[in-house]
Amino acid sequence: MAYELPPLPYDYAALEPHIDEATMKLHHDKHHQTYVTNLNGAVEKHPELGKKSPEELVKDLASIPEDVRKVVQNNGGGHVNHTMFWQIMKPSGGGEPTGAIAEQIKADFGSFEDFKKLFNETTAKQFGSGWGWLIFEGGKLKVVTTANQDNPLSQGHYPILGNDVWEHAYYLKYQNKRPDYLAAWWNTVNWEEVNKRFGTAKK
Ligand code: MN3
Repeated sequence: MAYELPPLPYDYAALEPHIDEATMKLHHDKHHQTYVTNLNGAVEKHPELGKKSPEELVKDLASIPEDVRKVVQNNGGGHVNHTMFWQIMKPSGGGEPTGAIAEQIKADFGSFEDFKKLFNETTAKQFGSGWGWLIFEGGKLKVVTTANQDNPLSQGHYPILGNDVWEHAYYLKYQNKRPDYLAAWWNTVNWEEVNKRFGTAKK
């Protein structure tokens, strides 16, 4: 198999009460696994693709053979997105941002509260399944959304953080209340990891 499901870097229950154990189990073991399985299925038809990292695949979708391009977009994207997602959360996370990202948030949005408000409002409005993202474009932070499992890498932007607003990410605990999930999610953010990603985005 070219690609593998990375283990969750903490226990399934570690993000309680913000994200429940049952959601984490399903989300990691079933949903993320399915993206990996489907990506491997696509790569079996074009073994040369398997030499690339999942990020490389998503970065250059135009170079993917047409018969598997959509499968790679959806499932390669799903693999990359979720691998990031587990890493940018941690037990006892959240609180105020730290380091360089804290400074940049203040410079570009005025305050962390203003940034959170913009991110939550923008992402709450994403119709159907998708993601909310923080990217760095033209020397400024920017909040954007994508549909499905599309990753900003496909538009040339390295995502600094992203939140999953597919219903599978919150429905068991929050049902239809996506804004409640979005508000609670900030209590899980791993700002050290987000700072690392900000460093990469600036390069
Ligand atoms: Mn998901």
